[in-house]
Formats: sequence, structure tokens, C-alpha cells
Amino acid sequence: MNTGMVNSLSVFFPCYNEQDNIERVVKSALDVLTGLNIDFEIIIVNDGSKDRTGQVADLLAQKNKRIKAVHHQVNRGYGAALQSGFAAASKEYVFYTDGDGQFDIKELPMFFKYMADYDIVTGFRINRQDNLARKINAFCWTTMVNLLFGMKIKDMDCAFKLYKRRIFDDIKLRSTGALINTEIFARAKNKGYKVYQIGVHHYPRTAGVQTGAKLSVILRAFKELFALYKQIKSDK
Ligand SMILES: Nc1nc2c(ncn2[C@@H]2O[C@H](COP(=O)(O)OP(=O)(O)O)[C@@H](O)[C@H]2O)c(=O)[nH]1
Ligand SMILES: [Mg+2]
Repeated sequence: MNTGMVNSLSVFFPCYNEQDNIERVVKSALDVLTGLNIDFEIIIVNDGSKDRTGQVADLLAQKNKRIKAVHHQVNRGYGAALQSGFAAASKEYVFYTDGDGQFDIKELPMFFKYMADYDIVTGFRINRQDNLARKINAFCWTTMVNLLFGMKIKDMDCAFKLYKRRIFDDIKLRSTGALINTEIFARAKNKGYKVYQIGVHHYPRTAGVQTGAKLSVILRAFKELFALYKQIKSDK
């Protein structure tokens, strides 16, 4: 396959208690990336998991020098996990998806050609595998943050996003919770970075426990949203 400009790529997976998913997810990434014939690295970000995720990550890293494990000593949140992934990424492009296997990394190569004209290529779920309440929550959230920051993102928290890595040298991130994607997109928009959106498939969780819709996660996102809104208005 012609990978265009994307020939140096960091791929990372935020993981919180994903001991039964992470090996399968990393193997599928290895298969796809090896087949592309590019310079790549895979980074597992273990966000203070209480299960064996950390040990599994270290074992995978020991067996393959293209795999790295980054650990948080305690659970710090989804945003903190993404920040650690971006900071550990050393290649020209950086991609992340969740460590729970709800996306198929085989869909990543179709993102590459858009990197000629865009700085970020982000997925939106065409068949989101969540209950109705969660879908309504997500719709309201995406609509609200789009209005607040003047964006047109279809699925803000779709965990399937490809970036030029240098964007993260240019924008400083503060959110450690679920606001992180909104923060990245709002700050990137202010700097004039261009975004392209592509539909991707979404699969049910087959192991482990979902924590993304917990009330504490949502309340923290709102708290971070007020802070971000104030910061962005005062930056202008
Ligand atoms: N919710 C949550 N997820 C985390 C955290 N740190 C890492 N993750 C990972 O973020 C991903 C999304 O979490 P999940 O509970 O599946 O949320 P959902 O897919 O939005 O329903 C998974 O890969 C988690 O392992 C954290 O502190 N909280
Ligand atoms: Mg999930």
C-alpha cells in the first residue's frame, strides 16, 4: 500500500484495566503496521491499572523492541493517559485508539492520504455500539462543545485519531479527564490546524469494564470545560 507522507508513525493505546484486551489489540496493530513497511512504534499507556495490564504491557515490550510501555503509578484519567501517549511519541505522526479493542486498526491506512492536506484526521462512529442514553449524552456533549468553540466535529470522543506530532509541541494541554479531545480540537482550531473526518466502525467491548460513562467522569469533564472556556477566551 502507498502510505503517502505517513512513513514514520507512533501508535498508542490508553489503557485502564485492559488485561484481557491489550495483547489482542497490540497484535492487531503489529500486523497492520508491519504490513505497511513504515517506521513505527507502539506505545501502551497503562493508566495506573489495578489488574495485570501493566505486567502484560511490560511482557509485550520485552518481546519486541518496537513496543514500549508507559506507566502511571496511580490512575490519572483518560486525558492524562492521552497526554502521556503524545509525550512518549517520537515519530512524525501519532495515532491513538482505545486499548479495549472497540475499533479496528485495519481502518487506519485509509486515513493516510488526507495527511497531505490536513493536520488531523479524526474518525466518527458510523455504528456506535452504546446504549441510547449514552448516545444521547454524547450527542448533547458534542453539540455543546461545537457551539462553544465554533467547531464542526461529528464525534468528538471517537477514539480513532491521527495527528501530525508537532501539533503537540505547539499546543499545551491541561485536561487530565475526558475533556481532552475537546481541548485538543479547540486549541488546534485556534492555531489554524485543519481537520478531516472519516467514518469508522465501532465494535462492542468483549472483555473488561467500561468506565467512560461514569458520573464522576462526566462531572470532571464539565469542570475542565469551564476552565478551558475561560482560558481560550482570555487567549484571544
Ligand atoms: N474511563 C477511563 N478510561 C481510561 C482511563 N485511563 C485509560 N482509559 C482507557 O480509555 C479507553 C476508553 O474507556 P471506556 O471505558 O471503554 O470508555 P468508552 O469506550 O467511551 O465507553 C479504554 O481503552 C480505557 O482503558 C481512565 O482513567 N478512565
Ligand atoms: Mg471503550
